[in-house]
Amino acid sequence: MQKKWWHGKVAYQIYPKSFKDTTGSGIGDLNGVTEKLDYLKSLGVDIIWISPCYVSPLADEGYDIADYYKIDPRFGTNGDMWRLISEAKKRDMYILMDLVVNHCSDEHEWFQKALADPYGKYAGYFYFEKAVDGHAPNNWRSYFGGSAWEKVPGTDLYYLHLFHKKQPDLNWENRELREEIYKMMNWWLDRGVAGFRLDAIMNIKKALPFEAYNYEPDRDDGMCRASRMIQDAKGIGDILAEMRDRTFKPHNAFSVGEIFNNTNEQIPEFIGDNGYFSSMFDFRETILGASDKGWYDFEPVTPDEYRDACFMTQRVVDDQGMVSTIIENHDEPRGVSRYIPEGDLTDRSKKFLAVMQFMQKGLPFIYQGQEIGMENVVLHSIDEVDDISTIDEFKVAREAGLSDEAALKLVNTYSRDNARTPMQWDDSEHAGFTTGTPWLPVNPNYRQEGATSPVSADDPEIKPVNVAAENRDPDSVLNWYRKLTSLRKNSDYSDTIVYGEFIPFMEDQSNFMSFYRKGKAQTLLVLGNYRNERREVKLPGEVRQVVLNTCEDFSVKDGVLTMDGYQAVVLEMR
Ligand code: TEU
Repeated sequence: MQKKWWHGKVAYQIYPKSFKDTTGSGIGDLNGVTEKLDYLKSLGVDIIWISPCYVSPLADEGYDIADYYKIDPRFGTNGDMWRLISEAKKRDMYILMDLVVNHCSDEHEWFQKALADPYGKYAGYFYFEKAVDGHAPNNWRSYFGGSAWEKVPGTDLYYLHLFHKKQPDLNWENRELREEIYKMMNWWLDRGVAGFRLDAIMNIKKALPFEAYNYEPDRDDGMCRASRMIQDAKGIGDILAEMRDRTFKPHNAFSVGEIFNNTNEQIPEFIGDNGYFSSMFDFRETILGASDKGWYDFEPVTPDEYRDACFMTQRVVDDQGMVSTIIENHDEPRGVSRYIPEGDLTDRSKKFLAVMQFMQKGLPFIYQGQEIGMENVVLHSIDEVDDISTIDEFKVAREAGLSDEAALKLVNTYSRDNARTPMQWDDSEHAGFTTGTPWLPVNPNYRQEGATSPVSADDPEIKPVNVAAENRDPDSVLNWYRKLTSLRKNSDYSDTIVYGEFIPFMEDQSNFMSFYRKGKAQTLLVLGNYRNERREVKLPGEVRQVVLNTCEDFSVKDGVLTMDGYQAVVLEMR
């Protein structure tokens, strides 16, 4: 693997609507991001990906763009963006925009023009297709529920929307459309954006002609999930190579793909030395336990499944490229609530997960709030939910016969809104996120009286989850993340952590997640006790140094280490 400028960095995802509000509107804004740059710097963050902040009706919270060249007034102005970019540069930080080009908003000028002239030039920017026997061209189900086809008013045409009907798909077969997108990407890159995160990018190539791809229904509604078409849509590589050559390459830009449904064989093509992207997210853990039927059919994730999924990615990718690791993002529930078994959620187990993410090979992305141990929120009614995908899943669960209460439990377990509640800055009203009314409820655990997770199984003390309190506490989750980011940048260890070989250790043990990182300078052994009970581990050699330890104790007797519940250690071996 060729070395790249970003390999040793730490990345951070901002969901701007929930990060920091400077105007009292109840919605976060770009000036709020600028205000918090020093905080992010203190956390060791270098690269910041900002979820969409372009003009948008926010039907899908900005993933429905109505003007690619303009910041939505709710988030600020283009001037605020230039200031953010230049303030970031002063701190050696990089700003990534979110590139949402599988679709745009139905309020985008292109779509409005297409509706006005359904056989004209702009209709060709979308998929306006003739009805087949009076029906939609095929039986694809949109990711957010219902048919992926919607009638074009006043015609016998349908338009395609793999996501919400307010997110019409753009036609990437159309050269003119592609040129428009490259022009727009270069416009941002020319203005100092360091690169992009590419939204839902595997969807841009469709299986054509549409009517030839009716699939076996996977639910009683007679439809099949839209992602099924991805394996039949051949030739995405030609488009992505063109995009790379026309945009990223000439700018030496960083790009990270939101890649689902790829094959292992595609990895070198996507993120190898001359890949389409710099990196791609590893989502293997996030789809564990999932079902085509919907949330009501999901299974909880066990520690062994989590470990096996992470290790599988490490093995499959190996030295072919650099993946980006996550434990959560704005589309997922909070990682600590999902991957730590119920009842075991403590500061210690949160630190355990952090060690596992940071010590694997890959570029770590911290999602806002992850670094303070933010947890899922408890919503009391579906009316409190804003997210369109959650509203659909609730409906599907009710139709499958679940009670309101049971369906709401699923919402509290899987909803994307779990990750979208406001960032918890301090213990003032609304966690210091806004002086107005927050657009989504704040998790009550930002204050002492609402907090629930103890320090560890043997220390019942409960601490509030917010930045100010955790800044003051040397043992906080936040300061633990700081240790991990500084270890990654410590020149004694960075080469091993960034490039060292990944070798699983004692993989046959249940509830145990351990591996070596073998580098030129040293061998690190990462041990993680993924359960509350203690465990004894026979060390495979002599320890030169304990590099990190989530507990105070490190007791080795006759070469056997006794580990506390959820203890994680990083050892430098002789
Ligand atoms: O998510 C895409 C997504 O979640 C998946 O539907 C994915 O495309 C699919 O699983 C492939 O099989 C992105 C954003 O992260 C999300 O917030 C948006 O709602 C969505 O795209 C639409 O823009």
